[in-house]
Amino acid sequence: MFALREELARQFPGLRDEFRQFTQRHADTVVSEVTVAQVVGGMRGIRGLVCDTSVVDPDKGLYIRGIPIADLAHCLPEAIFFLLCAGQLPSPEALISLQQDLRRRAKIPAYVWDVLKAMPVDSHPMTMLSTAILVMERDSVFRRRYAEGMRKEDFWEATLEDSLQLLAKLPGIAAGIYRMRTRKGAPIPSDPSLDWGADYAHRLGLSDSEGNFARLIRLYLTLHCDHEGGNVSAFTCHTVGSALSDPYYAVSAGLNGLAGPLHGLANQECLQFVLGVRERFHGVPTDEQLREYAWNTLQAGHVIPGYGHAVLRITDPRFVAFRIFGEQICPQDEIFRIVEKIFEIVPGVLREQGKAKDPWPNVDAVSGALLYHFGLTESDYYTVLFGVSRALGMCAQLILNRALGTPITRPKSVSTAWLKAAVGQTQQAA
Ligand code: AMX
Repeated sequence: MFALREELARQFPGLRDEFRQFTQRHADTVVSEVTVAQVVGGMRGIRGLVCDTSVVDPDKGLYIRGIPIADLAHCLPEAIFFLLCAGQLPSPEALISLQQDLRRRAKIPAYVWDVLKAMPVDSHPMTMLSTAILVMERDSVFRRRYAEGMRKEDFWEATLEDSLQLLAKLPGIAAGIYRMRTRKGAPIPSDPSLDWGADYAHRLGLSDSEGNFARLIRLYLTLHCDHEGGNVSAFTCHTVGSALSDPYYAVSAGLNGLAGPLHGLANQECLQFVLGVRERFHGVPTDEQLREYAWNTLQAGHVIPGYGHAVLRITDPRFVAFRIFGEQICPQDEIFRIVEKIFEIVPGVLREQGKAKDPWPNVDAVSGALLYHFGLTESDYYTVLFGVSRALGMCAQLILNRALGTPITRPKSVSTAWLKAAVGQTQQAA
């Protein structure tokens, strides 16, 4: 099998022609209707966007290029990037070539550290990550080549180039942010003998005598890689990219969306919730204690972090994959046991309350507990890990969109007055 660039160069021209012909042939076919609830409710469920990297089935969970995420949990995250872009897992040779490519590009420009050091000491790690990416935009190949008059057919290649540069540097930057924010010392140099995820674990600098922390980081990076195109971070990245802003602009913007408490920041809030339970009950609570605690949380007007989902209606398979890891590695860990207890009790409480459409845990309900077990206790860092992983999906989506020639995003907004008038006309007609 070919290396990534050659594989994409082989696939994309045919894909682009096929996509163009399909859209020309079926341009006027109606595939979705829009209700008032969707217009005012975050466009939920409107089919208005193509994303081929992954699909979220409400009743089955995440599929990456047609493969259930549970079947990919053992894969290296860089192999997943290949899969996201090319629709197939890499051969051993193609994987090695991608890993070598990433290693070659891993050196982080000194100005990135200068900018990060100049930021206020209480800057959130996500602000630092997004800033570091944005500041590297000066090196964008896409922007330079676009200014030179690059052909539209070559957009994907410049996007791939920027994406590889960005992805190669992200673990080192993210690990450096961790060490700066937690005062653990200078950035740790890359170990070129390690894969992308294990090198990230190594550069965080936490002890890992048995290699299980590296396993966890790889698993984390694989499980969070992508979640369709309509979630806040992916859609933001897509929209910014659709203006032909380069991947540095687009991924940085996507990460700013990921930093929100209803999206990627939930993992930080989940761990805080679990620690709150431990502090309140001095350990693992009884069923009755936890039930009351959950009700009190809801009655105080708070959400239970880690539960519910905009699309899923089942226990998130990514939660299941992490839970299997926890059961193997740290079944007696107190925090992990509290997570298990929450899983037993909270869905029942949410069902009884009857508001949340999905009472089941999402991926964030457990990931923090596992990181905590290995000494990564600073929960405000967790979204950075999520962001490093999600950059794989965001970049892959950008590359595919540039290959297909996806136009600028521009949905039509309407005024409330227009909406009221439209409803009136529909009622008169009925
Ligand atoms: N606890 C309490 N109430 C919840 C809830 C939860 N875990 N999940 C949903 N609800 C409430 C909503 O707040 C909403 O209440 P409202 O009508 O008073 O506004 C009602 O149930 C209906 O919401 P929904 O349609 O089921 O969910 P949604 O699509 O609007 O939001 C999500 C989805 C994830 C934001 C929501 O379930 C939530 O806030 N969960 C907790 C935060 C969380 O875990 N986020 C992580 C999401 C995954 C990710 O991006 N990492």
